[in-house]
Amino acid sequence: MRYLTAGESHGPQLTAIIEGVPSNLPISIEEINEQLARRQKGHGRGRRMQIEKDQVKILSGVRHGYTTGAPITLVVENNDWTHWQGIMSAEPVEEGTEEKRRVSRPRPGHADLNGAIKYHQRDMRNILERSSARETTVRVAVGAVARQLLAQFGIRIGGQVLQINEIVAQRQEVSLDELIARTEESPVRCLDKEAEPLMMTAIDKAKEDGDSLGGTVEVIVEGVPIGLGSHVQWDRKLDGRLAQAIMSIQAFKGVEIGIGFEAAGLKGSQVHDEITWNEETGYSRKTNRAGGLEGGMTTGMPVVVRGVMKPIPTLYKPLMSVDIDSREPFSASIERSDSCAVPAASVVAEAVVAWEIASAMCEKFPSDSLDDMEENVRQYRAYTEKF
Ligand code: EPS
Repeated sequence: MRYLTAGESHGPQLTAIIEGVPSNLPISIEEINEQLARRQKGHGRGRRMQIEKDQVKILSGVRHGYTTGAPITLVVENNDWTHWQGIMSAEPVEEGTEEKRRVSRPRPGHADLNGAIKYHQRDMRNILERSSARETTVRVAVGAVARQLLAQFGIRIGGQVLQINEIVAQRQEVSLDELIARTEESPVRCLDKEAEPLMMTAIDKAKEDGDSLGGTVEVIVEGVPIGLGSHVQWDRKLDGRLAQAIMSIQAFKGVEIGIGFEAAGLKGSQVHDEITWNEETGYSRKTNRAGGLEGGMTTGMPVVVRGVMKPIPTLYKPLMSVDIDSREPFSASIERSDSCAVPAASVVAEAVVAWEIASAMCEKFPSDSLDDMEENVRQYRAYTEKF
Protein backbone atom coordinates (compact mmCIF):
# COMPACT_ATOMS: atom_id res chain seq x y z
CA MET A 1 0.00 0.00 0.00
CA ARG A 2 1.08 3.56 -0.55
CA TYR A 3 -0.39 7.02 -0.15
CA LEU A 4 0.32 10.63 -0.92
CA THR A 5 -1.19 13.73 0.64
CA ALA A 6 -1.70 17.17 -0.88
CA GLY A 7 -3.11 20.45 0.36
CA GLU A 8 -2.19 23.64 2.19
CA SER A 9 -3.19 24.70 5.71
CA HIS A 10 -5.42 27.54 4.43
CA GLY A 11 -6.14 26.13 0.97
CA PRO A 12 -9.53 24.74 0.00
CA GLN A 13 -8.93 21.17 1.15
CA LEU A 14 -6.56 18.40 2.13
CA THR A 15 -6.45 15.35 -0.10
CA ALA A 16 -5.01 11.84 0.17
CA ILE A 17 -4.85 9.14 -2.46
CA ILE A 18 -4.36 5.62 -1.11
CA GLU A 19 -3.50 2.70 -3.33
CA GLY A 20 -3.32 -1.01 -2.61
CA VAL A 21 -6.15 -1.47 -0.10
CA PRO A 22 -7.71 -4.88 -0.83
CA SER A 23 -11.24 -4.93 -2.27
CA ASN A 24 -14.37 -5.76 -0.25
CA LEU A 25 -13.14 -4.07 2.93
CA PRO A 26 -16.12 -2.45 4.67
CA ILE A 27 -15.41 1.25 5.19
CA SER A 28 -17.27 3.31 7.77
CA ILE A 29 -17.18 7.06 7.11
CA GLU A 30 -18.34 7.62 10.70
CA GLU A 31 -15.25 5.81 11.99
CA ILE A 32 -13.00 8.04 9.89
CA ASN A 33 -14.84 11.11 11.21
CA GLU A 34 -14.48 9.85 14.79
CA GLN A 35 -10.71 9.70 14.32
CA LEU A 36 -10.72 13.21 12.82
CA ALA A 37 -12.70 14.49 15.81
CA ARG A 38 -10.26 12.84 18.25
CA ARG A 39 -7.37 14.72 16.59
CA GLN A 40 -9.16 18.06 16.95
CA LYS A 41 -9.51 17.72 20.73
CA GLY A 42 -7.05 18.23 23.54
CA HIS A 43 -6.30 20.90 26.09
CA GLY A 44 -4.05 23.56 24.58
CA ARG A 45 -5.49 23.73 21.07
CA GLY A 46 -5.83 27.20 19.53
CA ARG A 47 -8.68 29.11 17.86
CA ARG A 48 -8.27 27.39 14.49
CA MET A 49 -9.83 24.25 15.94
CA GLN A 50 -13.02 26.21 16.69
CA ILE A 51 -13.24 27.13 13.00
CA GLU A 52 -12.72 23.61 11.65
CA LYS A 53 -15.06 20.66 12.00
CA ASP A 54 -13.13 18.03 10.08
CA GLN A 55 -15.27 15.63 8.06
CA VAL A 56 -14.05 13.27 5.35
CA LYS A 57 -15.44 12.96 1.84
CA ILE A 58 -14.62 9.81 -0.10
CA LEU A 59 -14.32 10.61 -3.79
CA SER A 60 -13.18 7.26 -5.18
CA GLY A 61 -12.37 3.64 -4.45
CA VAL A 62 -15.32 2.95 -2.12
CA ARG A 63 -18.79 2.03 -3.35
CA HIS A 64 -21.82 1.23 -1.23
CA GLY A 65 -19.64 0.95 1.86
CA TYR A 66 -16.94 -1.37 0.46
CA THR A 67 -13.57 -0.82 -1.16
CA THR A 68 -13.37 -1.82 -4.81
CA GLY A 69 -9.59 -2.22 -5.03
CA ALA A 70 -9.30 1.08 -6.93
CA PRO A 71 -7.35 4.07 -5.51
CA ILE A 72 -9.21 5.68 -2.59
CA THR A 73 -9.40 9.47 -2.58
CA LEU A 74 -10.05 11.13 0.77
CA VAL A 75 -10.80 14.83 1.10
CA VAL A 76 -11.16 17.06 4.16
CA GLU A 77 -12.22 20.62 3.42
CA ASN A 78 -10.76 23.57 5.33
CA ASN A 79 -13.57 25.78 6.71
CA ASP A 80 -10.98 28.53 7.19
CA TRP A 81 -10.54 28.65 3.39
CA THR A 82 -13.49 31.06 3.16
CA HIS A 83 -11.26 33.68 4.87
CA TRP A 84 -8.26 32.86 2.66
CA GLN A 85 -9.69 32.47 -0.83
CA GLY A 86 -7.85 35.44 -2.32
CA ILE A 87 -4.67 34.90 -0.34
CA MET A 88 -4.42 31.23 -1.32
CA SER A 89 -5.85 31.61 -4.83
CA ALA A 90 -4.22 29.66 -7.67
CA GLU A 91 -4.83 32.72 -9.91
CA PRO A 92 -2.19 35.49 -10.05
CA VAL A 93 -2.80 38.49 -7.74
CA GLU A 94 -1.33 41.98 -7.97
CA GLU A 95 2.04 42.73 -6.33
CA GLY A 96 1.80 44.67 -3.07
CA THR A 97 -1.89 43.96 -2.44
CA GLU A 98 -3.29 42.65 0.81
CA GLU A 99 -4.07 39.41 -1.07
CA LYS A 100 -0.38 38.53 -1.05
CA ARG A 101 -0.13 38.26 2.78
CA ARG A 102 3.55 37.79 2.12
CA VAL A 103 5.68 36.35 4.93
CA SER A 104 9.24 37.69 5.06
CA ARG A 105 10.05 36.93 8.67
CA PRO A 106 10.98 33.28 9.33
CA ARG A 107 9.94 31.71 12.64
CA PRO A 108 12.78 29.90 14.42
CA GLY A 109 12.05 26.18 14.57
CA HIS A 110 9.82 26.15 11.47
CA ALA A 111 10.51 25.11 7.87
CA ASP A 112 10.14 28.79 6.79
CA LEU A 113 13.75 29.83 6.16
CA ASN A 114 15.25 26.54 4.97
CA GLY A 115 12.32 25.95 2.64
CA ALA A 116 12.45 29.50 1.26
CA ILE A 117 16.15 29.17 0.44
CA LYS A 118 15.78 25.68 -1.00
CA TYR A 119 12.72 26.42 -3.17
CA HIS A 120 13.78 29.99 -4.17
CA GLN A 121 10.75 31.55 -2.48
CA ARG A 122 10.83 35.18 -1.32
CA ASP A 123 7.36 34.65 0.20
CA MET A 124 7.67 32.13 2.99
CA ARG A 125 3.91 31.54 2.96
CA ASN A 126 4.70 29.21 0.05
CA ILE A 127 6.61 27.05 2.53
CA LEU A 128 4.66 27.37 5.76
CA GLU A 129 1.30 26.54 4.21
CA ARG A 130 2.51 23.04 3.40
CA SER A 131 4.81 22.42 6.36
CA SER A 132 1.92 23.20 8.74
CA ALA A 133 0.67 20.40 10.97
CA ARG A 134 -2.76 20.93 9.42
CA GLU A 135 -1.59 18.20 7.00
CA THR A 136 -1.89 15.66 9.82
CA THR A 137 -5.69 15.86 9.41
CA VAL A 138 -5.66 13.83 6.25
CA ARG A 139 -2.99 11.47 7.57
CA VAL A 140 -5.38 10.64 10.40
CA ALA A 141 -8.06 9.92 7.77
CA VAL A 142 -5.63 7.58 5.96
CA GLY A 143 -4.78 5.95 9.31
CA ALA A 144 -8.51 5.46 9.95
CA VAL A 145 -8.79 3.41 6.75
CA ALA A 146 -5.74 1.38 7.82
CA ARG A 147 -7.34 0.81 11.24
CA GLN A 148 -10.45 -0.59 9.58
CA LEU A 149 -8.31 -3.09 7.67
CA LEU A 150 -6.44 -4.04 10.85
CA ALA A 151 -9.71 -4.47 12.77
CA GLN A 152 -10.63 -7.28 10.36
CA PHE A 153 -7.70 -9.23 11.80
CA GLY A 154 -8.28 -8.33 15.45
CA ILE A 155 -5.38 -5.83 15.45
CA ARG A 156 -6.13 -2.87 17.72
CA ILE A 157 -4.35 0.39 18.48
CA GLY A 158 -4.30 2.73 21.45
CA GLY A 159 -2.24 5.74 22.41
CA GLN A 160 -1.45 7.83 25.43
CA VAL A 161 0.41 10.96 26.49
CA LEU A 162 3.24 10.13 28.90
CA GLN A 163 4.79 13.55 29.41
CA ILE A 164 4.00 17.21 28.83
CA ASN A 165 6.88 19.56 29.54
CA GLU A 166 8.20 18.61 33.01
CA ILE A 167 5.11 16.63 34.06
CA VAL A 168 5.79 12.91 33.70
CA ALA A 169 2.85 10.50 34.07
CA GLN A 170 3.17 7.49 36.37
CA ARG A 171 2.99 4.32 34.27
CA GLN A 172 -0.30 2.47 34.68
CA GLU A 173 -0.57 -1.23 33.86
CA VAL A 174 -4.01 -1.43 32.25
CA SER A 175 -5.56 -3.43 29.41
CA LEU A 176 -5.62 -1.87 25.95
CA ASP A 177 -9.43 -1.54 26.21
CA GLU A 178 -9.13 0.38 29.45
CA LEU A 179 -6.33 2.54 28.04
CA ILE A 180 -8.46 3.42 25.00
CA ALA A 181 -11.54 4.22 27.15
CA ARG A 182 -9.72 6.25 29.79
CA THR A 183 -7.50 8.31 27.49
CA GLU A 184 -10.62 9.25 25.52
CA GLU A 185 -12.03 10.86 28.68
CA SER A 186 -8.84 12.78 29.45
CA PRO A 187 -8.37 16.31 28.03
CA VAL A 188 -4.64 15.54 27.74
CA ARG A 189 -5.01 11.84 26.77
CA CYS A 190 -3.20 10.79 29.93
CA LEU A 191 -4.02 7.82 32.19
CA ASP A 192 -2.46 9.31 35.31
CA LYS A 193 -5.20 11.28 37.10
CA GLU A 194 -2.62 13.08 39.27
CA ALA A 195 -0.50 14.20 36.33
CA GLU A 196 -3.52 15.27 34.26
CA PRO A 197 -4.42 18.50 36.13
CA LEU A 198 -0.72 19.38 36.45
CA MET A 199 -0.32 19.02 32.68
CA MET A 200 -3.38 21.21 32.10
CA THR A 201 -2.11 23.88 34.47
CA ALA A 202 1.30 23.83 32.78
CA ILE A 203 -0.40 24.29 29.38
CA ASP A 204 -2.52 27.20 30.71
CA LYS A 205 0.57 28.83 32.17
CA ALA A 206 2.50 28.43 28.91
CA LYS A 207 -0.42 29.98 27.03
CA GLU A 208 -0.52 32.94 29.45
CA ASP A 209 3.22 33.39 28.98
CA GLY A 210 2.95 33.25 25.17
CA ASP A 211 4.96 30.04 25.19
CA SER A 212 4.40 26.46 23.99
CA LEU A 213 4.99 22.95 25.39
CA GLY A 214 6.09 19.61 23.94
CA GLY A 215 5.92 16.09 25.31
CA THR A 216 6.00 12.35 24.76
CA VAL A 217 3.33 10.07 23.31
CA GLU A 218 3.14 6.29 23.14
CA VAL A 219 1.34 4.01 20.70
CA ILE A 220 0.50 0.37 21.47
CA VAL A 221 -0.63 -2.18 18.88
CA GLU A 222 -2.07 -5.52 19.96
CA GLY A 223 -2.96 -8.64 17.97
CA VAL A 224 -0.09 -8.37 15.47
CA PRO A 225 1.03 -11.68 13.92
CA ILE A 226 4.65 -12.84 14.25
CA GLY A 227 6.91 -11.92 11.33
CA LEU A 228 5.66 -8.62 9.88
CA GLY A 229 8.62 -6.72 8.40
CA SER A 230 11.89 -8.46 7.61
CA HIS A 231 15.53 -8.76 8.68
CA VAL A 232 16.82 -9.22 5.12
CA GLN A 233 17.07 -5.64 3.87
CA TRP A 234 17.40 -2.24 5.60
CA ASP A 235 14.26 -0.74 4.13
CA ARG A 236 12.10 -3.74 5.02
CA LYS A 237 12.85 -3.58 8.76
CA LEU A 238 9.55 -2.67 10.39
CA ASP A 239 11.15 -0.91 13.37
CA GLY A 240 13.00 1.38 10.93
CA ARG A 241 9.80 2.10 9.05
CA LEU A 242 7.87 2.86 12.23
CA ALA A 243 10.64 5.23 13.32
CA GLN A 244 10.44 7.05 9.99
CA ALA A 245 6.65 7.27 10.24
CA ILE A 246 6.80 8.79 13.73
CA MET A 247 9.64 11.18 12.82
CA SER A 248 7.65 12.35 9.79
CA ILE A 249 4.99 13.87 12.06
CA GLN A 250 5.44 17.64 12.20
CA ALA A 251 7.54 18.74 15.24
CA PHE A 252 8.64 15.20 16.26
CA LYS A 253 12.30 15.02 17.26
CA GLY A 254 12.78 11.55 18.70
CA VAL A 255 11.48 8.01 18.64
CA GLU A 256 11.88 4.90 20.80
CA ILE A 257 10.72 1.31 20.48
CA GLY A 258 10.16 -0.76 23.63
CA ILE A 259 12.50 0.38 26.39
CA GLY A 260 14.35 2.42 23.74
CA PHE A 261 17.06 4.72 25.09
CA GLU A 262 16.91 3.04 28.51
CA ALA A 263 18.67 0.02 26.96
CA ALA A 264 21.92 2.02 26.75
CA GLY A 265 22.39 1.80 30.53
CA LEU A 266 21.33 -1.80 31.05
CA LYS A 267 23.05 -5.18 30.60
CA GLY A 268 21.95 -7.70 27.98
CA SER A 269 20.45 -9.92 30.65
CA GLN A 270 18.26 -6.99 31.75
CA VAL A 271 17.14 -6.08 28.27
CA HIS A 272 16.21 -9.20 26.27
CA ASP A 273 12.88 -10.95 26.61
CA GLU A 274 13.03 -14.64 27.52
CA ILE A 275 11.23 -16.97 25.12
CA THR A 276 8.40 -19.25 26.26
CA TRP A 277 6.19 -21.84 24.54
CA ASN A 278 2.83 -23.40 25.32
CA GLU A 279 0.68 -25.85 23.43
CA GLU A 280 -2.27 -23.53 22.87
CA THR A 281 -0.70 -20.36 21.56
CA GLY A 282 2.87 -21.42 20.68
CA TYR A 283 5.81 -19.06 21.22
CA SER A 284 5.72 -15.93 23.37
CA ARG A 285 7.97 -13.73 25.54
CA LYS A 286 8.09 -13.36 29.33
CA THR A 287 8.54 -9.59 29.02
CA ASN A 288 8.23 -7.07 26.19
CA ARG A 289 11.20 -4.74 26.52
CA ALA A 290 11.79 -5.10 22.78
CA GLY A 291 8.43 -3.41 22.16
CA GLY A 292 7.22 -6.25 19.95
CA LEU A 293 10.09 -6.01 17.42
CA GLU A 294 13.26 -8.09 17.04
CA GLY A 295 15.41 -8.23 13.89
CA GLY A 296 13.08 -5.79 12.12
CA MET A 297 10.15 -8.21 12.56
CA THR A 298 7.19 -8.43 14.89
CA THR A 299 7.47 -10.95 17.73
CA GLY A 300 3.72 -11.25 18.28
CA MET A 301 3.98 -9.21 21.49
CA PRO A 302 2.38 -5.74 21.50
CA VAL A 303 4.21 -3.19 19.36
CA VAL A 304 5.16 -0.24 21.57
CA VAL A 305 6.43 2.97 19.95
CA ARG A 306 7.07 6.34 21.59
CA GLY A 307 7.72 9.72 20.03
CA VAL A 308 8.87 13.09 21.34
CA MET A 309 7.22 16.26 20.10
CA LYS A 310 9.07 19.54 20.50
CA PRO A 311 7.14 22.61 21.68
CA ILE A 312 5.37 24.24 18.72
CA PRO A 313 7.65 26.95 17.32
CA THR A 314 4.90 29.51 16.54
CA LEU A 315 5.08 31.60 19.71
CA TYR A 316 2.95 34.41 21.06
CA LYS A 317 6.11 35.51 22.87
CA PRO A 318 8.37 35.57 19.84
CA LEU A 319 12.06 34.70 19.59
CA MET A 320 14.53 36.78 17.59
CA SER A 321 14.96 36.21 13.88
CA VAL A 322 16.02 38.11 10.72
CA ASP A 323 13.77 39.77 8.13
CA ILE A 324 14.77 38.43 4.69
CA ASP A 325 14.10 41.84 3.03
CA SER A 326 16.11 44.11 5.34
CA ARG A 327 18.27 41.39 6.93
CA GLU A 328 17.66 43.32 10.15
CA PRO A 329 16.98 41.46 13.38
CA PHE A 330 13.34 41.47 14.44
CA SER A 331 11.15 39.98 17.08
CA ALA A 332 8.84 37.62 15.14
CA SER A 333 5.28 38.83 14.68
CA ILE A 334 2.58 37.13 16.73
CA GLU A 335 0.80 34.27 14.96
CA ARG A 336 -2.25 32.23 15.91
CA SER A 337 -1.13 28.85 17.24
CA ASP A 338 -1.71 25.99 19.67
CA SER A 339 0.08 26.29 23.03
CA CYS A 340 0.29 22.48 23.18
CA ALA A 341 -0.71 19.93 20.54
CA VAL A 342 0.76 16.83 22.23
CA PRO A 343 -2.68 15.21 22.91
CA ALA A 344 -3.61 15.70 19.22
CA ALA A 345 -0.19 14.39 18.15
CA SER A 346 -0.91 11.22 20.11
CA VAL A 347 -3.85 10.56 17.74
CA VAL A 348 -1.64 11.33 14.72
CA ALA A 349 1.01 8.90 16.02
CA GLU A 350 -1.65 6.16 16.29
CA ALA A 351 -2.64 6.88 12.68
CA VAL A 352 0.85 6.68 11.19
CA VAL A 353 1.62 3.51 13.15
CA ALA A 354 -1.70 1.99 11.98
CA TRP A 355 -0.66 2.73 8.40
CA GLU A 356 2.77 1.06 8.75
CA ILE A 357 1.33 -2.04 10.40
CA ALA A 358 -1.43 -2.30 7.78
CA SER A 359 1.15 -1.90 4.98
CA ALA A 360 3.30 -4.61 6.54
CA MET A 361 0.21 -6.87 6.73
CA CYS A 362 -0.45 -6.32 3.01
CA GLU A 363 3.19 -7.16 2.21
CA LYS A 364 3.13 -10.33 4.28
CA PHE A 365 -0.28 -11.38 2.94
CA PRO A 366 -0.49 -9.86 -0.54
CA SER A 367 -4.10 -10.17 -1.69
CA ASP A 368 -6.36 -8.29 -4.08
CA SER A 369 -9.44 -8.93 -1.96
CA LEU A 370 -10.14 -9.06 1.75
CA ASP A 371 -11.49 -12.62 1.37
CA ASP A 372 -8.11 -13.89 0.10
CA MET A 373 -6.25 -11.94 2.74
CA GLU A 374 -8.42 -13.38 5.55
CA GLU A 375 -7.73 -16.90 4.35
CA ASN A 376 -3.98 -16.25 4.12
CA VAL A 377 -3.85 -14.73 7.61
CA ARG A 378 -5.93 -17.56 9.09
CA GLN A 379 -3.61 -20.21 7.64
CA TYR A 380 -0.48 -18.37 8.73
CA ARG A 381 -1.78 -17.92 12.28
CA ALA A 382 -2.59 -21.62 12.51
CA TYR A 383 0.95 -22.37 11.28
CA THR A 384 2.68 -20.03 13.78
CA GLU A 385 0.70 -21.51 16.68
CA LYS A 386 1.90 -25.02 15.73
CA PHE A 387 5.51 -24.09 14.82
C1 EPS B 1 -0.16 25.26 12.57
C2 EPS B 1 -0.71 26.49 12.93
C3 EPS B 1 -2.13 26.64 13.35
C4 EPS B 1 -2.62 25.32 13.88
C5 EPS B 1 -2.37 24.28 12.81
C6 EPS B 1 -0.91 24.02 12.67
O1 EPS B 1 -2.96 26.91 12.24
P1 EPS B 1 -3.37 28.39 11.87
O2 EPS B 1 -2.15 29.02 11.30
O3 EPS B 1 -4.48 28.27 10.86
O4 EPS B 1 -3.84 29.02 13.14
O5 EPS B 1 -3.98 25.41 14.20
O6 EPS B 1 -3.02 23.07 13.08
C7 EPS B 1 -4.15 22.83 12.40
C8 EPS B 1 -4.76 23.69 11.61
C9 EPS B 1 -4.67 21.47 12.65
O7 EPS B 1 -5.68 21.10 12.05
O8 EPS B 1 -4.05 20.75 13.46
C10 EPS B 1 1.21 25.18 12.07
O9 EPS B 1 1.80 26.21 11.76
O10 EPS B 1 1.77 24.06 11.98
